[in-house]
Amino acid sequence: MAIFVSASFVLFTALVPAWTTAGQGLPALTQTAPASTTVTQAAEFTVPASADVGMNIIPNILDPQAVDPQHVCPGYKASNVQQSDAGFTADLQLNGPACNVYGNDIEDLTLLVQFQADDRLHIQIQPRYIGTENRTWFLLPEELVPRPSDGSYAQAALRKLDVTWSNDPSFSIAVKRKDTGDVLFTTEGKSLVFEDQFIEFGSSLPENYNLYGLGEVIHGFRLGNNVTRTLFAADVGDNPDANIYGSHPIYLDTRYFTTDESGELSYAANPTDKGANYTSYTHGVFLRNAHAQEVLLQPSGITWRTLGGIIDLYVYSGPKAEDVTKAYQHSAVGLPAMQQYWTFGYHQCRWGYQNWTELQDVVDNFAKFDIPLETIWTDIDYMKKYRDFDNDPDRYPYDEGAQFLSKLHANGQHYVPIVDSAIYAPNPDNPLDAYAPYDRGLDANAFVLNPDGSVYYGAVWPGYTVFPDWIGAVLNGSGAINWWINELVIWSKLVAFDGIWIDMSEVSSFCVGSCGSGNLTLNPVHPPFDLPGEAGNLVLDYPEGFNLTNSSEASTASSMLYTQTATAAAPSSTTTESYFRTTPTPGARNINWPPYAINNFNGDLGVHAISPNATHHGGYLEYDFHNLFGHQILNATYHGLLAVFEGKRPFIIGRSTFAGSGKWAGHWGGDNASKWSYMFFSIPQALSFSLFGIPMFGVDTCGFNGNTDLELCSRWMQLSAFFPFYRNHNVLSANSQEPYVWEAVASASKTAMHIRYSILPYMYTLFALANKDGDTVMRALAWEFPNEPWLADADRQFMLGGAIMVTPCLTQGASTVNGVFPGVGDGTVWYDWYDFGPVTGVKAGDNVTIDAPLGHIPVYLRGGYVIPTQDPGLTTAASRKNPWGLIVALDKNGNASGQLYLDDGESLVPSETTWVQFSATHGSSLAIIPQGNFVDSNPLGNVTILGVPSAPASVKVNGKQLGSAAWTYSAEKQFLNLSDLSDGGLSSGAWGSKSIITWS
Ligand code: MIG
Repeated sequence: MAIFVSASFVLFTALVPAWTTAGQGLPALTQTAPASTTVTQAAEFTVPASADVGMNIIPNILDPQAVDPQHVCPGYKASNVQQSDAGFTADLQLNGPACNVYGNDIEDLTLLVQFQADDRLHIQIQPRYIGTENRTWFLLPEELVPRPSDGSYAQAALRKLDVTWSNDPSFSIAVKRKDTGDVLFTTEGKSLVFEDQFIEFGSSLPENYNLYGLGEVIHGFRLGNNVTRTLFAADVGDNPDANIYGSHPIYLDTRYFTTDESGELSYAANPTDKGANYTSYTHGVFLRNAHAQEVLLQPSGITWRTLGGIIDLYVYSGPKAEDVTKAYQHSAVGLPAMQQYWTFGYHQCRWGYQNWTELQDVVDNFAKFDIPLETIWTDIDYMKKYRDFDNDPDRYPYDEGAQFLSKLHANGQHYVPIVDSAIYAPNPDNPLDAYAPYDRGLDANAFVLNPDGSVYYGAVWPGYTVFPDWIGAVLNGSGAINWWINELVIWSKLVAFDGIWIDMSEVSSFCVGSCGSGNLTLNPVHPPFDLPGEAGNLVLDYPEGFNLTNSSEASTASSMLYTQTATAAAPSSTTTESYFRTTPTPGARNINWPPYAINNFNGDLGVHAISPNATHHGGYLEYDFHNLFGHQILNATYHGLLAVFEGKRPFIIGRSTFAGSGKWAGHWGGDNASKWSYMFFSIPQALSFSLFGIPMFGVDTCGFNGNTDLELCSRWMQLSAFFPFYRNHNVLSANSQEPYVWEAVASASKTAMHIRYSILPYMYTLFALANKDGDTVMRALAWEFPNEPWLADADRQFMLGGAIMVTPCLTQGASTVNGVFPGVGDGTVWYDWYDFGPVTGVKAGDNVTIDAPLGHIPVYLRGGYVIPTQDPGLTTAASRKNPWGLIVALDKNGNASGQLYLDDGESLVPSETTWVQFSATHGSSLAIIPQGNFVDSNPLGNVTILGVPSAPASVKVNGKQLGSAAWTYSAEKQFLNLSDLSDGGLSSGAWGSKSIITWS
C-alpha cells in the first residue's frame, strides 16, 4: 500500500488517540502533514498506513503461551436452591481461590433457570451484585436487544426439556430432551469461568456433531468440529473462517438416530447406511450476548468464550429445524421485515458508475437487450468527496438526477444509493469545506465521543470523520437517531431514492484511535491505501477460469480455496517475534487490550474500527457495544425511511448485522471475489442467514473483487436468480460485468430471470409467511428432509420454500452437476421445471449426474405443492399486470397444496390483503379458495398439473366443460395443461371467488 507523502510534508505527532484520556499507554504513532494548514486539493494529505496499525497481538487460540482456563480456574458451587413454578434459582460462589485468568473473577453469581415456554428454556448466570457495584455493563440493555419474554411459564408436564445440576466436582448444569433422554447441553466436566472480561462455559457434544449458524462466516453450511468462530464485527473481505461483518450467536444442532425394535433410539455418529431408517431431532442454542466472543468447535464439544456480559442462554427444543428458527424469531429476535414487491426484481450495481449519463446508459442497455432491470444502484461514486447526503455537483448533480429518476420511476424502475456509516468532519479553517450534516449532528449530540467527552474523530472515505452514536441515542436519549432521520428526509427531497444501502457499519475506521483529534485542518484526507485502479493499482488479474481448461484442474483450484483458512499461521516455537499481551488489572477492565485476545482478523481490536474505549453518550463504552453499531444503524435507517415514505415498507440492505437485524433490513454477503469458490459459498451463507431470521439475502453476483468471466458470470447470474436479494455488484476498476456484456451471460440471465419473474408470487408469498410465522425462504435440504442424514452437510443444492429445489453447476468447465433427489426413498416425486416430466429411477441418497450445459440451471418441483406464477415482464410492475398461472405438482397420492398472498406490494400495514389456498385432491380436482379483501383483476391464464398418469376425458372449470382447444395432455411427460380458462369464468379476477377445477 502506497502512502502519499510529498517532500513538502513534515513529520508531526499531534495525534490525540482516544485512549490517551483513558490513561492507557500510547502506542508509537507518527503521522505526516503538510507544512501549512492551508488545504489545497493538489496536495491531498493521506493518513499514513502506519496510523492503522495496532499492537502486535497474538490470538489466544494460536498462542503457545496461552493458559487454558480449565487448568487454573476453580469453578463455582451452587447453594440456596429455590424451586418455583417457573424453574429454579440458586446462588453460585467461587469454588476456590480466584484464577483471574483473563479478567477478574466474580466471586458471587446467581443462577436462574426458567421454563419460559414448552419448547424454550432460559438459563441465566450473572453477577449477584451488579446493582450495588454499579457494573451495569454486564447487562445487555433490552432497548438494544430485547429479551425473550419470561411471562408465561410452561407447566412441568408440558415441558419438552429437563434440567439437572450438580456440584460435583464443581457446579455444572445439563439440559435434556425429555422425549428421548438425550443430553442436549451439559457443562459437566468443564469449570464455569466468570470474570469481568472473560466468561467461559461449554458443552460436550456427541461424536461427529452437526452444528449450523454462529455467523457471520464464510464456511460450508455444517460447521464441522475443527473451527473457531470469532464474533466481532470487522470491515474485512469475505475471508473464509474469519470474523467478518455480522454477529449471530445462535446455533442449530441436528442429531440423527436409528431406532431398534423396542423403539429405543441410538445416536448415529456415522449415519451413512442408505437403507436404514433414521429420525432426527434439532435443537437450537442462542446466547444473548453482544460482546466480542468466540466459539471453539472441537471434536469433544463446544466452548463459548466471551469478553463480557453474562450467560443469557436460550435453548429451543425443536424438534425440527423450522420449529427452532420459528421459535427463535418469535421469542427473541423478531420476525423478518416484509419487503416491497419490487425489491424482488433484479438489481444492478457497481463501484465505478461515474455519472448519471453512465447510469442511464446501463439502464438503456438492459432495455436494448430485453433483460429485466428493476433497480439501478450507485456506490460511493455519486458522493461529493465521499460525503453522505451530498451529491457530487459535476458528476451526479441534483437537477440531472431528478430527470434521470423521474424517467426511471415512470418506467417502473427504482434507484438505491449507498450511505456510509461515518460522517465527514470538515476542515474548521476552511469555510468552503462546511458540511451541514456534521454541524447539525454536533448540535444534536449525535456523535461518538472520546473518554474525556470530546468528539471522537476517526478516518474513513471522506477523510477525518465522526460516527453516529446509536447506543447513546437508544440508551441515553442523545440525538443520533433523530438527526439521522432528518438527514435522510432532507436528502430524499434532493434525490428520489427508493431504498438505502448501508456500508462500513462494523463500524469501520481507517486509523487506530481518534486520529483526527487536532488534525481536522488536514481535511480532506485520502485513505491510507490506494483505491482499486488508482496509482497503477489496476485490477489486472485474469479471471480465475482463464487458464483452466479442464474441470479437474478447476476443482482442485476451487477446493484449495475452500479449505484455505484465514487464521494466521501459528508461530513456530523458535519465533523471536514479541507480542503484546496484557494481564488482568485488579478492579479494572483493560478496555483497549483485553487479556484474552480473540482471533480478530484485523488483530488489535482498535485496528480498522473505532477504538474499544470510544465512549457513547451516557458513558457507555464501545467495548461493550461494538457488535451493535451495524444493527442499530439499520434501526435508525428503518425509521428514517418510514419518515421519508410514510406507511411504506423500508427497503434497506446492510453490511453489519446482529441477531434481530432482519426485522429492519436485508443483508448482502459483502466483499466476495469473482471466483468459483465464492459462488459456492453464497449458498451456505444464505442458508445461515435464513436461520438468523434475515431472509432478504444475496451476494455480489458474478463476484466483487477481481475480474469475472463469461462462464462464471453465466452460472452465477442463474444461481442468484433463486436468492431473495438478486444483485450484480463489482469493484472499482474491474472489468464490466453487467449481464449484457457477454451474449451468453445475457441469454443465461434471461432464462433464469424468466423463471424468477414467473415465480415472484411464490417468492412474495414465502416472504409473507416469513413475516407472519417466521418461516424460512431459502432452505437447506436437511431442514425439509430431516430423516436423511446424508443431507446434513448438503450445501451445493438448496430449496426455495418447500416446493422448489435448485441444483446449480458450481464447477468451472463442467457441463453436468451431481445432485440428490431427497425424499425419493419415502415416495417424494420430483418434476423437472423445464419439461414438467417426473424424475424417475432414483434411489434414496443417490448422487445423480444431471445435465447442466452453460445457460441451464437445473430446477425441480416437489410433488405435493402448488406454485402460483405470473407471466413475467421486464419489471415487477409489468409482471403484476399479467395473467396468473398455477403449477400443480401432484404427490404420489395425487394431492398438492399451496397458497398465494396478495396485497398492494408496498404498504407497511396493508388495508387490503387476500390469501388464496390451493388444494388438489385425489388426482382429479383443484380447489381455489380465496379469503380477504384485496382485489386483483388479472385472469388465471394457465394451469399445469404435473403427475397426471392418463389423459382425462373431460376438464371442467367451475362446472363448465372446457373445449378441447383449451387444454392439452402430454402422455410422455404426464402433465395436463389448461391454457384457456375463460369458459370457467376466470378470464378476469382469478381470485375473486372460490373456484374448482376438475379433470377425469
Ligand atoms: O471500503 O463503497 O462492501 O460493496 O463497493 C470499501 C465501496 C467500501 C465496501 C463494500 C462494497 C463497496 C465498497 N465498500
